[in-house]
Parts: sequence; C-alpha cells; structure tokens
Amino acid sequence: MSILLASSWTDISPYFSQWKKTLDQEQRDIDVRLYPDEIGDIDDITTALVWDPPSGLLASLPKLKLIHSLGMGVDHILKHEDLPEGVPIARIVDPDLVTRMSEYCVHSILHYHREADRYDRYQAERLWKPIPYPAASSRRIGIMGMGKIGADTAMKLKSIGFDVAGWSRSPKNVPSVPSFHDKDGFRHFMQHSEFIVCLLPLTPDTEGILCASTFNMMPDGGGIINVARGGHVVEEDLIAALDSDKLSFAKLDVFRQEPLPKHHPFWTHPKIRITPHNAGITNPETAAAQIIKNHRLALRGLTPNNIVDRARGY
Ligand code: OXD
Repeated sequence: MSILLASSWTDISPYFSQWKKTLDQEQRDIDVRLYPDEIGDIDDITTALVWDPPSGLLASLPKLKLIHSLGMGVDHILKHEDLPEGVPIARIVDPDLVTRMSEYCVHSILHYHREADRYDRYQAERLWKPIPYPAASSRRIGIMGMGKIGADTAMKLKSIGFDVAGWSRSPKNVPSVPSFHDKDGFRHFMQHSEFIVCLLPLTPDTEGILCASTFNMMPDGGGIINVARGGHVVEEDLIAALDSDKLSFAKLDVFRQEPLPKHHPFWTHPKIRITPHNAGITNPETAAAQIIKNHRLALRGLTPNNIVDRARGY
C-alpha cells in the first residue's frame, strides 16, 4: 500500500525529497518510495505520484489503483500509450498553485506594459529616455483558458485596471470579464487582445493554437505569455512573427522539449524571455493532504477527487 514518487526528470531530486519528507510527516503510516532507488517490491505500489513519468513505469505496476499528477496538468501522463486501463488519474487542485501561476502572469503583463525590457536596454546605454505608455484601462489583455487560474489572473488584472477578456471552449461566467468561447468567438477574442496569456490544457484541439494564423488575427505589435504547454506554440511561426514585428515579445515558461535544449533558437532571441517551467510549482506543504486523501479513497475502492477525463484530456 505504498506511494511511489517518480519522474523522468533527473534534476528534481531535491524537490522529490521535500515531497517525501512532507508526505511522511503528514501520515507516518503511509510508505512513500522514491523512484528508482527505493522502488522495492512493485506489488506494494498502489499510488504513483508522478511528473512526466519514465516510459513503461506505470504499465509495469500490477497493483496500481491511482495515478496522481504532481501538477494541475496531466498531458505528461496521458501521452503514454501503455497507460493501465481503468486506473483513475487525478490532478492537483490547490489555491496555492493558482496564486503562484496568476502572480507570474500579472508580473509578466506589467513587465511588458511598462516596457521593462526597453528600459534595461536604455540603462545599458546610460540613456535617459521616458517611453510613453497607455493607461492600463486601454491595454487589452486576452486570457486563453478561463479555468481557476485564468479566472484568478483575470480578476487580478481587472483590479489593476486592465481591459481583460477571456476565451475558453465552453462559456464561462467570470464577473465583469467578457467571455468568448468556441471557434466562433475565437477571432473576436484574438482581434481584441494585444497581450495574450495562454493557460489552456494541451489537447488535440489546442495543440499548435499559437500559430501564424492566430498571430495574424492579433493587433500588430502584440505579445504572448505562455504558461500552459510548449505544444500550444508552433515554434517557427512564433519566431517569424517576432522577426517581422507582428509580435513584439514572447514570454515562455513551457516548451515542446524540456529542459529546453542548449542549441534552441529561443534562448538567444532578443524578443523572447525564458523561465524554466516554474511559473507555478506545486507546494508539498499545501498539496500533500489531498494526495493522501486520494490515496486512501483509491485503496478503499472509492472515487478519488479531481479525476480527469482521459478522453477530454483534462
Ligand atoms: C502543472 C504545471 O501542470 O506546473 O501544474 O505545468
């Protein structure tokens, strides 16, 4: 009846040790093991708590009753074709994570709204040169994906005074935030949005959504902030849009290949800012309890909380 913590990422072992310590403190009677060194007898593993799990691992655990994502997203799990049938997949739903993500988005919007990159360049040249900028109320921000993080980001940006709209697959009702949905609303939404924040789940419908035709719908000189998944961006189209000044910036936290390979052109592009997929990191202190609860529910044959729909992809 053990929880196995596993990832194919090699550089997150301090984070995993922190998880193990917190889960141990939370419930001493639950055996928590770190992959690969502590895996032990695989018949003991009933919950796999994973971030981008190694290929074949989940399929090799015969007694698995729950696959739990360490994040809000589950595409890193669903991409495995040999996932055991019938094992529920749960994701994290945690206000702490929502706050971290919306904080990153607000910070990024303010960074570009107040021309922080240009002032960095001016400072390097010892240039005293005020840049005119619009009032927040005339800066049009579009949030793609109006789930919990999208709604929180929209409300925070509204409270600063920005003109915010949202787009999502189905209609959403966030107070005083105009909401577009579906394919019909998409063009209007993009035409409205100078700065786009992408928070969509990655599904076959949203893969490559940030592409040339989408950028062409936007006002000239706009920009994108992608904190969702690298698969949303068509990379060559983004570089072309930045090089032609169709877009003026891209702030990217997520990439098709992570870690971003050293030779990737994004690293050196003057209009791209990169962070290493840490806009939001799940906090063991606030999220451990829901994992323990789900582990126990699954052991009792009950439905865990925050289960994802495998077919829908989120
Ligand atoms: C997540 C993420 O899915 O950090 O939570 O990307």
